[in-house]
Amino acid sequence: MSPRNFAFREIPSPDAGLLEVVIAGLNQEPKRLPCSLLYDEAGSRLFDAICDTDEYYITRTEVALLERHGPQIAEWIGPASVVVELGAGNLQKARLLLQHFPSPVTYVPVDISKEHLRQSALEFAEALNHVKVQAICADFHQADAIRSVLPLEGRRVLFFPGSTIGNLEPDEALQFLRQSQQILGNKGMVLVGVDLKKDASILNAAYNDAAGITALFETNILVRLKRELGAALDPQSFVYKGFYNEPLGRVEMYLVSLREQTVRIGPRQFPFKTGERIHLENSYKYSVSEFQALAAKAGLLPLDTWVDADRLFSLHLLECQAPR
Ligand code: AVJ
Repeated sequence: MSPRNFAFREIPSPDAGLLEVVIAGLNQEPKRLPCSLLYDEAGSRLFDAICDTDEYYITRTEVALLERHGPQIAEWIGPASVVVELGAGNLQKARLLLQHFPSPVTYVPVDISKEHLRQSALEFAEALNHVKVQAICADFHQADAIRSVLPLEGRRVLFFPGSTIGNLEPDEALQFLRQSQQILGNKGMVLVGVDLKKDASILNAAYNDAAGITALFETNILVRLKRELGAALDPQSFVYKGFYNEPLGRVEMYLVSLREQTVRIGPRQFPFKTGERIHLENSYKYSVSEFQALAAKAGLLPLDTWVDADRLFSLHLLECQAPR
């Protein structure tokens, strides 16, 4: 039995299927696969495990910022709001935030990992019964479809924590911030977590945890291709490599082929040389002023910015400049 304050919807993705996406990516030079494919059920759980490693400072730092400044954020946003979270994951951060919000408040977590989302959203609705939870299983780029299912009343706030925005190229991030305002409307706000530029040694450790969970998370994409597409490949014949590319201000994540081999998916063949890579992720890092400049270009002005004492992570509250 679902609690009264809980609803779940699925917006079917108009995007190409898994097979088409994988073929298109592996036909590119250099080969690549979209990082959204990392988050199947196993991948979502492995990502949660990364967040618990000592080296991955991002989650605990952002959580501490939300705990510390939650009441102030709630005050900025005001009552009767609609909080939309894109790429919601395990909803832990929204819990920290929304516990400070007065009733009534609507929370709309959006995520592509269906059962993981359903389970976390249910637990959320049971734990915070003053919040109306309306979960949507969808790709977070489907702004139109998401907007069409939102309640009409109340200030809309887009919550985009975890530095997920770092996965986008800066010009894509700009596009995304522009488009997000279509969801928001008049007086809308964006609360976004952004990982800061910092010493390479801290970043390299964060993306190469000693327990090897990051490597498992990235390699899981191959396990998924085997299982869901019947791909003929040995996941053990690839190793994970992740490092900070300082000039480009981003951590780059790859799978590297340990030998010359051919990966087969149905009738298709993808030859690999020894050392040839599949590019899986970029994770861009921004200084506070770099990110504020990007947001301003998208028409979003800073209301407030919070940074931890070690200057590891930033939380930006932005407001739509002009009513749309
Ligand atoms: C979910 C994109 C924020 O870039 O830190 C972490 C993904 N990959 N470790 C990040 C990730 C490997 C993560 N984001």
